[in-house]
Amino acid sequence: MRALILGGTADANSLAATIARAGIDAVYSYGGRTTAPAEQPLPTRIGGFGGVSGLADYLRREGITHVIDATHPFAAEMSRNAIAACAQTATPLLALERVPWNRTSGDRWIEVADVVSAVAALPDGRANVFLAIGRQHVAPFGSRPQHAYTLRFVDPPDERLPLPGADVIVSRGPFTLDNELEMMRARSIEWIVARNSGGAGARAKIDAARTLGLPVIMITRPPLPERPRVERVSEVMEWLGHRTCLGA
Ligand code: 3Y8
Ligand code: NAP
Repeated sequence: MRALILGGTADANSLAATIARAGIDAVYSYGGRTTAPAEQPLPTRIGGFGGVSGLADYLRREGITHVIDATHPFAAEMSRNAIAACAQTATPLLALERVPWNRTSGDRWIEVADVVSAVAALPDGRANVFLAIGRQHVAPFGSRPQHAYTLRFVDPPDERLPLPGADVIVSRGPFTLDNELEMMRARSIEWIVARNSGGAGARAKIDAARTLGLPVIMITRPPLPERPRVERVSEVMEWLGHRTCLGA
């Protein structure tokens, strides 16, 4: 057995630790989006494979027998490529995917399908807006320059921002409720734009918004083709034929 973990999330990191403890031969893969990704207890590769064909060649060349897609719910291209490459090479694929956050009482969510709709959902008048959607999708907000934007990136911005005057927080998370409340109060945040990532690592801003009664423009997940998926590391380990201690 040789497993490939398509990683880059807290769940992938938890899976890597369990797989390493079980002594399973596995490789952890990052897309290469951040300058100093977290160390993993497994051999690690960084960077794209070169599309579907590149991933299929990698699976054959490296003798991969199982692929676990533990990427982020918005890493849709990687997930689609994994489905296609595993079908081409008849390699078993399993997704480790956290469930979306559900609106609960007190949440003021405006659900939208994509970033362009999120821009359109902002108010006309100037507002203090916290964009918690990373670096890759900030440019469309340039069409609404009247707002005071606070951005949060994993790494310092390396080129001019498409949002002049925006303030950048450099932090990789996971985030805590107290930190989010403090930041939002200090900056008098009035609106939050977020993606429905699910999981615990990004949830604190949603809880803070509810506490402060702030509206959240919530970008829903991109649709993905059907593929086998589980929510817990222990279910992945069973799929790999390894029973783990309860609660892993
Ligand atoms: C490179 C690996 C851990 C894993 C940390 C999780 C939790 C914190 C929440 C906010 C939202 C955002 C962003 C976010 C979260 C965890 C987890 C998660 C959101 C790292 C990581 C990589 C990335 C890539 C990065 C993206 C960006 C998205 C920031 C490591 C830290 C906004 C997603 O600068 C860039 O180009 C960053 C790009 C893809 C989305 C974007 O479009 O900008 N993640 N994030 C992975 C790789 O190279 O393969 O550096 O160690 C992983 C984590 N990010 O250590 O516990 O959900 O698992 N990551 C979003 O919208 O939710 C932050 O600020 O509130
Ligand atoms: P994406 O748009 O779905 O993928 C774009 C391309 O990046 C893929 O086609 C692939 O290139 C490469 N790639 C992505 N993830 C990879 C991985 N784990 N290993 C090897 N190559 C990878 O991906 P993304 O949204 O930019 O996310 C990139 C990484 O950040 C992923 O590891 C993801 O788990 C992590 N992450 C993303 C988000 C988010 O909001 N999107 C949040 C947290 C963490 P090739 O086609 O050349 O193979």
